[in-house]
Amino acid sequence: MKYYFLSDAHLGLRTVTDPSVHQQRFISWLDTAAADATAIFLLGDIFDFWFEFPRAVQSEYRAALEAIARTVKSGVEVHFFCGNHDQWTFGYLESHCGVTLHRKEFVTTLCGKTFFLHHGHGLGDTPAATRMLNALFESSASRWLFRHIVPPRAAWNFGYRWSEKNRLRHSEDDSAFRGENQEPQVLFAKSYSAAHPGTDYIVMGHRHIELNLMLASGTQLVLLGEFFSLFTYAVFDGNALYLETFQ
Ligand SMILES: [Mn+2]
Repeated sequence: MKYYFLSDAHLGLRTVTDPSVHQQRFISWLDTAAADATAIFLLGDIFDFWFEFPRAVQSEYRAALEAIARTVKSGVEVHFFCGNHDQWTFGYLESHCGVTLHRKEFVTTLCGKTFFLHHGHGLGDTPAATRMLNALFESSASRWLFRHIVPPRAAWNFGYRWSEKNRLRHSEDDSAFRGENQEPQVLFAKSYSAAHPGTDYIVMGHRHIELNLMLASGTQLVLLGEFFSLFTYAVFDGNALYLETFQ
């Protein structure tokens, strides 16, 4: 009985050398995990930019979408968490791929252990500019405008550029662990686990660093790294939760 956790593949990322090789690597991981997984948790930002139109989805993701659908058909539960890059989904992933979609945190029990799962964005103190942008993207009026007025390819190109700029702006100061008291996700995990005793594991992505930290509360916090240069993920085998690198 194994559970797999992966986040931040950022498929479609324009800075990788070959996006189709990148996507194929994600599919290989999925196939490998599916061989002995009870469930697979895709913890957000699997796509570098995902925006669903009523009659169009991004064709560049077809292979990955088919692989996810195949995994579900084989009997493995796939949970898809919306990250800050792929929250604009409106039913396609559930209806065509068969995933269970989570827009917020999901608290679940696996082999008798309590897990708090979340992509990891918007916790603690988010910069005001990011909050404003998220609010704009999340408002139903702007979603409607985007979906009905803007041509799909133009919208997607805008999205990839937005994502790239975002990354270039944050990559330097974001690359190294800033210490427990400077990391919003660690601060969040500390206060959450204090308020929710009995939480065994908190697993998140978003930060693009690997972290495996035992908190004073007894909760184990795992940050998943990413799957475009580190190729890290986590496994829970019923006894322990540990980080792995996909070869
Ligand atoms: Mn993210």
